Amino acid sequence: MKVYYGPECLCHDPPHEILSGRLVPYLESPRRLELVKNTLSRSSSFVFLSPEQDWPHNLLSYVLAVHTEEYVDHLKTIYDDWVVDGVQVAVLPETFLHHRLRAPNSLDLSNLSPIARAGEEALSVHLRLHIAHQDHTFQAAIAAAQVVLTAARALADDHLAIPDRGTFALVRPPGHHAQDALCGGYCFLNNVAIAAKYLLQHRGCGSVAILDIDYHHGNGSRWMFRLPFCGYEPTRESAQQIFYEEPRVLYVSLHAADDYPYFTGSAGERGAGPGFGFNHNFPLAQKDATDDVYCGTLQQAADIIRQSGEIEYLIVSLGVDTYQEDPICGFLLTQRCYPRIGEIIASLGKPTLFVMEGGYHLETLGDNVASVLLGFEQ
Ligand code: SP5
Ligand code: ZN
Repeated sequence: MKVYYGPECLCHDPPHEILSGRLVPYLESPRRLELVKNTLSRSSSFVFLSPEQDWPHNLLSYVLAVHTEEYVDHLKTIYDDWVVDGVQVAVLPETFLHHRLRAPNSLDLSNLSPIARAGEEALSVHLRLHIAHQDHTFQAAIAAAQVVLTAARALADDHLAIPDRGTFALVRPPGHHAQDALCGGYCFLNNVAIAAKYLLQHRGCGSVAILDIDYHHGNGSRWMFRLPFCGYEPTRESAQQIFYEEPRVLYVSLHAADDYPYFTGSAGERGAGPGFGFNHNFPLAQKDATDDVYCGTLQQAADIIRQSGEIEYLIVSLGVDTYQEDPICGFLLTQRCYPRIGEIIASLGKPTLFVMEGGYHLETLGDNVASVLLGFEQ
């Protein structure tokens, strides 16, 4: 299997985060990527490839197909603005724009202080824009987008010659919590959404499925292509375009019903308008999620994708934070489950782009990722 990897993904390296009321070392660390890379390197089944320096030339335009310009500018500039404001440490949003807080049109959002702006663009405190020089978070997030796009391009180029093969984009920061104009849950740019848009807009693809097996609900990926879940209207024109003009992305997710990001991911979210029926959530109670229950549910999720006959590509948000010893998650999966997950995904028979998302138990992270990919290849 081809594995795409770029060392720039390592340069986002925040010192700590807030977890359960405590300041702890940042769990989404560069070490994660190095460990997965080292494990995969020991197997002859994986071939490592780097993205080309100059492809795509207009990388930002692929990102802007998913995220708003304002938001991308924010990611680029917030650290400098924050420092100018006199706070000489990493950006950590602290005051959030709550939907009940602000009367419509009562405030000029274009003139907010950096602290307010950080809170306006973030979903929760579980991220740090740590930028040792200037723009390391943005640089890493953009590098991840480039690696994912390169992997998607290779998959699209290859699959006519070698049907049903998989490709792996080994990236961080992860992406599936990032919405069009919101970061959170360690995510800044939505890597799978950027890949899906690329396949739809540039590779003549008519329909893509995103299968999200990270432990957490991918609120961002779902949001990109479906109408908002509880009656909020998208306020930005570009977001509206994303919602209304992409009726052919099927989003299917297995995740903890009772964990982050808490306010999304119920089975009742089915999409709306032209997207109705293209969103399927499988929330599982943490204590119920054993290997057998998980694989049974994954089979149901796979059946939905199988029954949507026109899917041309499968994009997998590959999180292994479902593992029983993950430090921030509560599922009960053992290491024996991961090859089975790979086999179920392979049974769909689609050209498949795997994209790295979560997984924080460092001792098993590499092996569990490798097991999914090797299970898929068998
Ligand atoms: C990509 C990804 O996996 N992001 C996850 C971000 C989760 N951050 C919030 C963690 C809150 C954990 N709460 C503790 C629950 C213990 N079961
Ligand atoms: Zn996760």
